[in-house]
Amino acid sequence: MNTANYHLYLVTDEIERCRYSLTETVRQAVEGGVTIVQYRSERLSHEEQREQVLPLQTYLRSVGVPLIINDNVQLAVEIDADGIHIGQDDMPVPQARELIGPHKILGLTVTTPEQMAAVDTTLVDYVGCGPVFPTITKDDAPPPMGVEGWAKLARLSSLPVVAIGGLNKERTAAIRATGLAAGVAVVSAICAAVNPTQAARELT
Ligand code: TZP
Repeated sequence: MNTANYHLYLVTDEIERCRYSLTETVRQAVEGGVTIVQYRSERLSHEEQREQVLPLQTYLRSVGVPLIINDNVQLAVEIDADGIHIGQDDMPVPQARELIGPHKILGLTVTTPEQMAAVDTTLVDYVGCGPVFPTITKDDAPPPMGVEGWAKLARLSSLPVVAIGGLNKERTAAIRATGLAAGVAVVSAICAAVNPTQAARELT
């Protein structure tokens, strides 16, 4: 298994919803304690994503923070990213693992006990579970599961579990208090913040 520090996991938003450039947002957030970053764009073309993520990768390499690519396995391979995060409807896990190789981080979204039971723990490194709370960031997100529902799902996992969806300072504290989270993942709580460093600090 590939290990990483998932404690404060920043998933990037589309640039028009960030207050600063992508790299500047992430730079400020890393200063505040972000330990891992996922590049996520639902609307840019492959080429546009590549252009946007390269400066971000250069920065993250300089500070030793891993870069995960959402969905776009091809892009992750092309730029030699540190890992990939896929959903249940994306490329099948065995194929994604085959493409990225054994040493990269592979994260999988899990939203039900059935999906959790089906996780191949020899191929997946961590699971992302949510949304815990309502979110405006992901259009097709399933209904929120709440902290109790999240904890129930997390208890079924033998892999590190990352919570996501509508998390802010208070809600993050509630998730961490369960003792079941390897980390919490946020988009808007950091990307839309006036002060991403301060926002990140409050989530650590
Ligand atoms: N997956 C489940 S919820 C979500 C993703 C990518 C979006 C979370 O965004 P926010 O702004 O932290 O609620």
